[in-house]
Amino acid sequence: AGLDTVLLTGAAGTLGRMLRAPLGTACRRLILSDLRPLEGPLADHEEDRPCDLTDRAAVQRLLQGVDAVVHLGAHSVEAPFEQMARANLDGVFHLYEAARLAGTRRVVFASSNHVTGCYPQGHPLDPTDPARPDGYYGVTKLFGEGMAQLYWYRYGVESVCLRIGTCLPEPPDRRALSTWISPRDLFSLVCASLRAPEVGCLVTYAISDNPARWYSDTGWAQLGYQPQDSAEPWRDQVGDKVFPEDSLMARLQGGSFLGIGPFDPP
Ligand code: NAI
Ligand code: 15L
Repeated sequence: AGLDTVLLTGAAGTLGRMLRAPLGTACRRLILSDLRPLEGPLADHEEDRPCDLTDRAAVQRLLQGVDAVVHLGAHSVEAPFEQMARANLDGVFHLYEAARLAGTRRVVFASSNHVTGCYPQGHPLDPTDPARPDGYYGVTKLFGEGMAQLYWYRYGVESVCLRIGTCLPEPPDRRALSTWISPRDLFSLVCASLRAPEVGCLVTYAISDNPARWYSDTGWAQLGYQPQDSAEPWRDQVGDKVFPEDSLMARLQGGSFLGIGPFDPP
């Protein structure tokens, strides 16, 4: 079924720039929003609506008339808590509360593998396993998943929380042989997440069909996601980040994020 009005937050970021063009083919009207300026001219079906997610009233205006949101706007790497909290905690609250008020049907929330980044590499995981965030960033994504549950079970706003692995044109390192998702698989999963009937509040890992994966495919069949790509062909090419063998960065699923922090007070 065709979608009418879709809002893409974080539209000027790495994944926003990847998803902007293909997402435009999946809906009638695509509203693009970010703090930063967008690249290139707007297509006929696109609207540019700059907005700071930390501004509650502005987010409420942004969601008017929006049927579904792909929520990418966030601080996207590990950082001091104070930097993370405004976009990733306040921003997610503002987004969900505005979705409730606007009658928005569904949010596709960009969660992250870092929600479970403190599990050992190689440890098989399902979305129902307890969280083990590897930093403040992962904690904020877990908070976002909590908001998603609140707004579904209490207010009927549906969510698909995608625990995205590593989305780049090619797997950058050995860890990514497990965590990689190709840009076209991410697009297909986002589309499936927007279109699937009656998802309620669903959490799933967002990766390609990687034989070396740690994550289960729970949720993929319900959404109708069938990955086309695999990180395996890059096995012989990928270099490795050199971490001391017994370091958390080498041992745990979150990889290099385990090397960032703790932080001094601001
Ligand atoms: P990015 O950092 O390139 O893009 C995020 C965008 O959000 C930026 O353009 C930024 O300006 C915007 N933003 C930040 N604070 C904002 C605010 N207060 N108001 C409005 N906009 C704000 O990140 P990327 O890589 O594109 O990731 C997109 C989403 O997917 C993020 O939520 C990230 O946490 C998540 N994710 C990404 C993964 C990846 O492989 N790239 C893996 C797992 C999760
Ligand atoms: C993420 O959550 C980040 O947003 C992204 O920059 C990557 O580092 C990715 O995880 C990853 O774990 O590779």
